[in-house]
Amino acid sequence: MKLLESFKPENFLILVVDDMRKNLQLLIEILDTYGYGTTFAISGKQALERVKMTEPDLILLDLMMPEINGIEVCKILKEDENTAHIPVIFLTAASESNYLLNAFKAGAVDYVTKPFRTPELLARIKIHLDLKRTKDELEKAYEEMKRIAATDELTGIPNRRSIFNFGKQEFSLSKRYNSPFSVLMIDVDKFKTINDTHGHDIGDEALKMMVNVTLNCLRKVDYIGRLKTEEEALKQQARLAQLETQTETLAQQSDLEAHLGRLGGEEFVVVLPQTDLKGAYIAAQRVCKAMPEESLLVKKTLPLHTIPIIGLVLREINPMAGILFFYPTVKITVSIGVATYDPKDEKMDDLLKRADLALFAAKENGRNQVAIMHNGKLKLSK
Ligand code: GH3
Ligand code: MG
Ligand code: MG
Repeated sequence: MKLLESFKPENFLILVVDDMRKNLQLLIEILDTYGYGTTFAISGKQALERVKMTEPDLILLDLMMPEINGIEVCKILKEDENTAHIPVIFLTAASESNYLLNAFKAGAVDYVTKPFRTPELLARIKIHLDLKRTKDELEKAYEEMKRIAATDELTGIPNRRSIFNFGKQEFSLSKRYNSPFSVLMIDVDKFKTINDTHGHDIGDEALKMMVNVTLNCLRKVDYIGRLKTEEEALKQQARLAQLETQTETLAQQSDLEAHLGRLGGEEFVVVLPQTDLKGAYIAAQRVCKAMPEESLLVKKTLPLHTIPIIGLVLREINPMAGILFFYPTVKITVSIGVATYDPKDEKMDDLLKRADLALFAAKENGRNQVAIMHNGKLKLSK
């Protein structure tokens, strides 16, 4: 794990808030000398403005100020998600110690009593900046770990576990609201041949191309696939409006976007929220048709005597080396199995099994096509 950089005061900006100019001057001088970046405010109102403008890393906040006092300022900052994370250290007079509990309740992390001793003030500031920095780094590392755990390394799309989780979530929403939802199971045709002909690296590139083409198609079909006509869109809106009596609407719970995930190898699954069989079929056909239209250009050096090689595209000539540079184009096709949610389904797996059966049938029927498995019946598109 990456270690934290050493603590450098110049990387931090501290906002000092005090209605007494003398106090402000003294504090700013100390902080400047120690190397911190500083900014200041002479009232609660100005403090709130400064925080928005300068986004400080820590605030030294005078407790007693006219108009908006320190505790009120602190409360306002803690209620705003943009400023809640900024550590606030209160500056209090010894006689104000009975307010301290309120200061902590308002969200303060610490306090320093006036007149303060400089080393103590600096020590407290450093501790809280360091704590905050460590917390931020941990949060970032945690988010990154979560992202890595959910992502397929080669293609950058959700991995098996992640897409299954998404599917399960959609399944339970469909069960609860009896709303449509579909899945596509996609498998690259004769992918082994691509690896055998061009090598594993080119195979990897072909998989990335497959993902790009599919994502492009899904973006285009998203609207068509889900809400085919304006009339249907309006009906759908009315239905969602009805559901608003529930704590959350379906639209809020489901992000409505098509999600492509990699099951492993050259097998992929698409989860299509709010999409019925017809919509899913349109999406699948679009993906299937678009796939062979895209090609992967691969740079290869070949000896002169091997030309002409059918299917290779000449791009460059290097007469010095007596070798021609070719870019053979790699094209792929896919077979797709389609299944849609059936209220009789008990779990997500029931849906996936139907999509898998349909995919198998598409392969058996000659590949490069879409098949549907619905109500115990198989429909082939070719
Ligand atoms: P079918 O049309 O019946 O699906 O034939 P296929 O050759 O695509 O199917 P098969 O399951 O026999 O072969 C899949 C191949 O995919 C075998 C495996 O080496 C390759 N493969 C799996 N994962 C990867 C990968 O991440 N990168 C590359 N380059 N190849 C992979
Ligand atoms: Mg395959
Ligand atoms: Mg396979």
